[in-house]
Amino acid sequence: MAEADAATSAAPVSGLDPFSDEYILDSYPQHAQLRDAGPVVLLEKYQVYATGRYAQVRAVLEDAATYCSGAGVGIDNYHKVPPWRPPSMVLETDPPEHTRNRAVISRTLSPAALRALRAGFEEEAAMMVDSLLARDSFDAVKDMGEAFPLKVFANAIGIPKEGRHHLVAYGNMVFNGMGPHNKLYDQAMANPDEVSGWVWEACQRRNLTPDGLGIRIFDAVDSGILTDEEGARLVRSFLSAGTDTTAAAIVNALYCFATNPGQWQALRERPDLARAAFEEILRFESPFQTFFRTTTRDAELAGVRIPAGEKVMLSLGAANRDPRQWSDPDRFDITRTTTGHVGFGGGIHGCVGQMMARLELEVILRAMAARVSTIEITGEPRRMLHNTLRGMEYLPVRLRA
Ligand code: Z7Z
Repeated sequence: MAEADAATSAAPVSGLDPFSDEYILDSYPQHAQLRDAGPVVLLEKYQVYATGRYAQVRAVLEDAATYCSGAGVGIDNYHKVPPWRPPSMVLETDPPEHTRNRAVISRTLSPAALRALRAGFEEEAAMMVDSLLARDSFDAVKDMGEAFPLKVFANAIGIPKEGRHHLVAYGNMVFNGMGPHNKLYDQAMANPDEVSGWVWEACQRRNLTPDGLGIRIFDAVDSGILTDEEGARLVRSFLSAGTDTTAAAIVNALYCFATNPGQWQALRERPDLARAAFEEILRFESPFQTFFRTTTRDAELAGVRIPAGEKVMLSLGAANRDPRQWSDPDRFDITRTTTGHVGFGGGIHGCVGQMMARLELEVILRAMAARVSTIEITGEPRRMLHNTLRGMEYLPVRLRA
């Protein structure tokens, strides 16, 4: 008996399609089906492995030697399908290249650098909330989610002001581009040259402000660690990763509080909960839902065999609501302990910009907590159809002082 228990077995086959409209529009019951189908399943439609259970998601994130990123973190295996852009030097690499490149980015996002940004971010957040309070209603997607990072984050990196809307389109390419080649992929890739061209130009040393974080990447070029082209490609990582994700987080924050008014009152009473609230938003409505690793060797996960060279999908959104890990996971509670949530991923690839994201969300939540008594949805919201990001396409909101 003991032997049979220890033996590995083939993954159960699942008919779920995490990239279908049905799954995206009603994710939580579908996430439950994914988790309940087994610790690891084979998605029949795509012939990739998948897990939505917390323990297995974390195990994969923490074993980068077995589950690598160098073959891409989308469903396409870059060893078989050419990548749609020159691969990222951090997201889509493995040690030792990953280690070197991440250290360069990490240095630019030092605690001191972020502290220096705080006062300016606070001022922008206060101005934004005051102007939104003066309006009868507004679209939280455009007027808050996109507006804030396009101004504040893009200024912090130090890219040109003209044409920044391309960043939203570019993020759409990056994050829909991790999914299968479905209609969402095709829509996102509709205008690749103009968008990628603008972004690539913005990453060049000559176009970066002297006081921004972007130009600091080129310190590593000056000291001979990176070539000029590599410097620009690392700046591109800021722009790829820092706009649409934060925009979705801001929108999801508004949505969580608008639909849980008691939690909004709790934050108003205790604005020092702003940071904890953001962690709960990431757990409860994870902006980034799904990515992949690729097995470097025959692997075994929770007793299930995964051969070498296979894609394994991690559902961060499902793991963050796995009842095997969280008590009452479908309750939004800003006072709960969220330690260990995988909204920022984990392991060696865990989000290098997470302190920037926390700063942006904290200042927004504090600016709102100081000024806004109620957050009300004034019309029919539309969920964003997207291969990997969870957010809204349209969220009409009214704030009252
Ligand atoms: O380096 C990059 O281009 C890059 C792009 C996307 C790095 C990270 C991400 C990313 C951000 C991936 C959030 C998943 C979630």
